[in-house]
Order: sequence, then structure tokens, then C-alpha cells
Amino acid sequence: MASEQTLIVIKPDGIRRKLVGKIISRFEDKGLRMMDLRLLVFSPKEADEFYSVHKGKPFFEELVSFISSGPAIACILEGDHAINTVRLMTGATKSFEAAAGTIRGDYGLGLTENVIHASDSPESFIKESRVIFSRS
Ligand code: FUP
Repeated sequence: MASEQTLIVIKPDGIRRKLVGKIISRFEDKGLRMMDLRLLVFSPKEADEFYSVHKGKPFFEELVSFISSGPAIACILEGDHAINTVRLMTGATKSFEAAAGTIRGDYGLGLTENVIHASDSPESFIKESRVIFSRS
């Protein structure tokens, strides 16, 4: 399969807990290539756009407020099957149910605060990375 790109975002809880090095290392160890990296604080508008698929859901406001609550790190990773591989390494949405060996399973306990985001499709990757990397 041709090489594919995906986006991960280490969420503000991951930064506050100083997990950045450990998380990036896992992807490097796996053999994925880092193509771009950015430290940012999501503006409310960017957070709204980033999570627009969840607009109208009961947890939307909490989610947008959390992702904008401090610095986050966005990283574009490239490799064969990158989207699926990175999702598997990320683990289940509810960190308290995520399998050991996954990032959420090893480092998280929360649902909204679940350490990391990873794009779930090529379309999400394009949309989400546009929100982050087209900002000036
Ligand atoms: P995931 O793809 O695993 O990040 O999960 P989803 O796209 O289903 O959800 C996006 C984010 O919304 C999750 F990271 C956590 C948050 N969320 C809540 O805060 N409450 C919920 O009930 C569901 C999801």
C-alpha cells in the first residue's frame, strides 16, 4: 500500500502531564515518519471547526472548552496504513476502557480528557490538518 498520512493531536492534558516525549517516541519506534509538528492553543473557533462532526451532541461544549484549555501539539505522521495503525496505537475513546499497551490505555483515565486525538479517515485527516496547519 502507498504511504498514507494522518494527524495526531496531543491534547492539553497530555501536555500538562508531560507525556509528549513518551507519546512521540511510540510513533517513532513504530517506524512512522514525522512530517510536520506544531504547538498551538486552539482558539474557540478552531476548536469548534475541528470537532464540528460532534456539534449538537451533549458533550460538545465540554469538548471544545477542554481542547482550548491550554497548549496542544499537532503532528502529521506518515507511513503505510498510518491512519489505522495510529488509531490502534491510540486506543478506545474511553481511556478507562482502553487496552493496556495503547496510549489512552497506558496514560489516561478520562473520556473527554483522553490524552490524544487521531484522525479516523483520510477525509478527517484533510479537514483536521487544514484547521491546524492553515493558521498563520
Ligand atoms: P475518538 O475518535 O476516539 O477520539 O472519539 P470520538 O470521535 O467518538 O469523540 C471525540 C472526542 O469527544 C473524544 F476524544 C472524547 C470526547 N467525548 C466526550 O467527551 N464524551 C462522549 O460522550 C464522547 C466523546
